[in-house]
Amino acid sequence: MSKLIITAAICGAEVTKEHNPAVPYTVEEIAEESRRCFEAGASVIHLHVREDDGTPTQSAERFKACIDAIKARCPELIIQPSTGGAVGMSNEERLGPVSLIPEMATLDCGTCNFGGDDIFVNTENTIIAFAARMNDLGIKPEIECFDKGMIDMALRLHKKGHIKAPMHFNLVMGVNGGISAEPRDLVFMRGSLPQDATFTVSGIGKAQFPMAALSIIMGGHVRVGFEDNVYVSKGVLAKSNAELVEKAARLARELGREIASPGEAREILGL
Ligand code: KMH
Ligand code: ZN
Repeated sequence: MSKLIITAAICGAEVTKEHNPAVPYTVEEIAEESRRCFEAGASVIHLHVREDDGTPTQSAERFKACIDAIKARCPELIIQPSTGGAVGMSNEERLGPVSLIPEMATLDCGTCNFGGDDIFVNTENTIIAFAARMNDLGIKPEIECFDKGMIDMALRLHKKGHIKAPMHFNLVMGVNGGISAEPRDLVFMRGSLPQDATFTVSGIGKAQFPMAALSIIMGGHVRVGFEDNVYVSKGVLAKSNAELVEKAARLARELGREIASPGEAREILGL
C-alpha cells in the first residue's frame, strides 16, 4: 500500500468563526494554519480563501497572497485551490485561482443540494469547461464526487477525452444532499472507481474520522479539516486544523500506514 496523503481543508467557504473561532480568514491565519498542518503531517492544502471579515472570495489576488504566504513558510506543500468556491458564485468567479496555474485544483462533477435552499450547481457543460481550462494549463484535477452519479459523470467525461487518466478522486461522504457516510457507501463508491485511480475520502461532520480510518485500511487517502468538521472528538472543538491532521496521522500509524511527505505525494499523484 502507498504512503498516506493527508489533505487539510482548512477553512472552506461556508464554515465560520461562529462554528469554531479557530477557522482562519486572514492571509496570516491561513498561512499559519497551513504551516501547523504541514508540521502535523499534511502534504496537501485544499484552499479556499476569505476576505478579512470572513466573506468567501475566489479573487486570484487574494489566492496569490495566501499561496505566497504559505509557500514562504512551507515551500514544499502542495496547494490545491478550490474551483467550487461558495454556493451561488458564477463559473468565471469560481475559476479565479486557476489563472495562477496551481499544481492541482478541484473539479466538482455534479450538482447537489447543499442544505436548506442551497444548490451547488455543476452542469455537464460547466464540468467540461472547467476540465478544459485545467487541461490547457496542465493542472491536475481532484475530481470531487458527492454521490455515485458524479463518479459516473467523471468516467463518461474521461471516455470522451475531457478528463485524463490516471484520475484522482475525492469521495465526499455525508453532505446533506449527497451520499451518506456508512461503510457500505464508501465500499460502493470505491468499487466504482477505475483500477488505476487514486482517491481520498472526506467524511463530513462526525463521519470525518470513521471514514478516514476506513480509507486508510482500503488504500485510499484522507482529507480532514474545518471545511468538513470542526470537532476533534464528540462535543470538543478542535483548537486548530492541525489537531485534526494529528489525529488522522495517529490513526494511520496505529493502522500501519506511513505518512507521505509532499514530495512522496507528488509521486503518488503524478504531479
Ligand atoms: N463550498 C462548496 C460549495 C470544492 O472545493 O471544490 C464547494 C466546495 C467544493 O467546497
Ligand atoms: Zn472545498
